[in-house]
Amino acid sequence: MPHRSVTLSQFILQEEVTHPESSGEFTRLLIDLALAAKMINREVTRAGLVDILGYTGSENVHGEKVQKLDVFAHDVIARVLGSTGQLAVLASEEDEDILSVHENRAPGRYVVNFDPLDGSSNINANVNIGTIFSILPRVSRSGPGGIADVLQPGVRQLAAGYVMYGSSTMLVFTTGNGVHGFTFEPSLGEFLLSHPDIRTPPRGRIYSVNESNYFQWSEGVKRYVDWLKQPDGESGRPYSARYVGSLVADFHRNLLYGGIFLYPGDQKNRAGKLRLLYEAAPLAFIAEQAGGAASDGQQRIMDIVPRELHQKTPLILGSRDDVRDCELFVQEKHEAVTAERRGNHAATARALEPPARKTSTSSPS
Ligand code: AFP
Repeated sequence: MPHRSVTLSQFILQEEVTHPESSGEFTRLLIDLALAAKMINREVTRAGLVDILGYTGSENVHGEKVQKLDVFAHDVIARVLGSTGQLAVLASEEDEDILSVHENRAPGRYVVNFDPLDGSSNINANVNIGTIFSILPRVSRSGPGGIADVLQPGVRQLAAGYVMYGSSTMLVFTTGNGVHGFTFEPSLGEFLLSHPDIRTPPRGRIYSVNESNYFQWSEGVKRYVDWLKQPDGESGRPYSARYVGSLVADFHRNLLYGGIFLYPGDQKNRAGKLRLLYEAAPLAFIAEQAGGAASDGQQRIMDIVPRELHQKTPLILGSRDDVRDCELFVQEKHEAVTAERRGNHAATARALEPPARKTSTSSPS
């Protein structure tokens, strides 16, 4: 197929040609990101051979155990992007604070929020893990970038993407002009275009959620997941359950096949587990660009204005119609919920009817 010979750099440069006003800085930033991805990929694929597996012995800002590979990936991205002059500021899921760019450089025009290695509890078992990134324009006018540059809603993203390290390593990204996937060809050291213009089915047959949290969920989420499991040939239920526990892997599979990923809030963590800036917003941008959707149950993820660097959000992500169904359940507006309510009202009314009327209505003729 002809597109298999298009490298990521060629593709990005071709896109730049369609923007004559472009200074080339954005293009260089994407190419730098791909370089960082290759460096992380090299380490991930050698993970069993070099002393990079296992924990560092410390915890990150979220109280999670930090893996050596997490630290490596964070350092690579911060180093590669921080020294190239395209960025005003960076923010990493692994760091409590924003990261300044190289002091000897004038700050650039862009901001990158990233999750260096998502799904890291899967690292030691060789299960897919990923890097997620989000690129924004800086909003501050001069000097080093600050927190306001980082705390922007998803709608302001210029690009977003992820790298999935696994049986084959892929880089998938959008600049708001469709979603394109590139597979790493190790013998060339290049990402080659393998999945141009990815479109996700409007409805899938897969649901991905950590169901061990069932008893902590709201009634709406419980009902939705119960509903997905009820057989109904017409709507394609029951759905199949698929859950890796690596967001990038779960998202990527559902993007290609169609389906829904859920990480709702629960009684313990009202906003769930996933972070708005590093996970939800970039994947929401990709989902929407592929024809899918992303919501927190009440509103579009892309519209949420972040208040804090490590803010979490409930996440409902994937095929458009599936996300809509889930939202309706959460808001108690789905027809299955209203029908059940009508049925309950009718049953209650019948039970409350005076005995005399009951007899007369139930007599056959
Ligand atoms: P780790 O990076 O700690 O493995 O967390 C992965 C993650 O942030 C995301 O990739 C998964 O979808 C989600 O957490 C899994 O969380 P549960 O283990 O609670 O299901």
